Amino acid sequence: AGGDGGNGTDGGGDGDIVVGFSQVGAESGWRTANTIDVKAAFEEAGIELKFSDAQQKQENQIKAIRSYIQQQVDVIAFSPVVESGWDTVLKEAKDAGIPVVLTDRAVDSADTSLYVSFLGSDFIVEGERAGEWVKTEYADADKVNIVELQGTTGAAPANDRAEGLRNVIGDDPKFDIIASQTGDFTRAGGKQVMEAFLKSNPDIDLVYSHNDDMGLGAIEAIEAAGMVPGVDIKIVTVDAVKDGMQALADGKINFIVECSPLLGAQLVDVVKKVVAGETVEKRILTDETTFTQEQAIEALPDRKY
Ligand code: GYE
Repeated sequence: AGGDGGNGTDGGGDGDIVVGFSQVGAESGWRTANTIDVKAAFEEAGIELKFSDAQQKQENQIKAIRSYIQQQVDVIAFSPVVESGWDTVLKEAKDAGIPVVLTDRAVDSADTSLYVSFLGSDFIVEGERAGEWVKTEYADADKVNIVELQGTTGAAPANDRAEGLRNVIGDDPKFDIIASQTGDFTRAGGKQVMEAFLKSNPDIDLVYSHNDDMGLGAIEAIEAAGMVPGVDIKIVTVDAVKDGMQALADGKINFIVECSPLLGAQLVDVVKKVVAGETVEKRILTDETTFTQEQAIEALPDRKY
């Protein structure tokens, strides 16, 4: 231990910290950017990171966490694929004296002492931001038929983004969510669900997609059906990864609510504090914005992910 004067490669005081990280999977552009950022941040900090990819399966995450407990890592960080079902394994970590940091997604455990901090976005606010745009965009419309591409069933961002939109437009009967189904946050999922939506609903005005990737899949389905995405059917998504921003700049998506995957530096910070025995904030929020088509054209050249 010691300060991090850090003039050598492994002479700093952080060289002996080991962190186990259980990632959700590689389902989206957001997730890939998040993985790259987390790995880079730990590398730069000189902290050893054990990394595992759960391929969107809770059982794999539970296995990974148990293995990190067995290896007696200093801190466990993970992005829970779904919200519920974590109490047992989190209790095991707690009993082993290993602090857990929730990264990106939340758990619904009533006992909040099972984790030291939750670092990530406010997904309800993201859904509300999408809702505000919808409200303004359709201020003069009489009737708006919305289809919703939901994220992974039971995942915090799916639950909360659904709720956020409804918080804003739910009371107004002119907005009708005529279909809602999961596309599992993937491009292929979004395409498949959108194809089915198009077959059974002749009159779709707007797609609300819980992430860019499913929105990009929906674009393919809309084009294949001979319609123009962004014009015949409008699209609002969440994330603002490069491919999404490009589609926004091209006029195929109409609005994107940003959700930053760049959580690595903040996670390193929390880990250092926890290991040093300092108190950390129970909830750490990320800073985020929204993008119109014009703003996407401006932001794209500097977009890192
Ligand atoms: O929006 C989506 C990803 O948990 C915030 O997961 C994350 C979400 C993100 O697959 O693209």
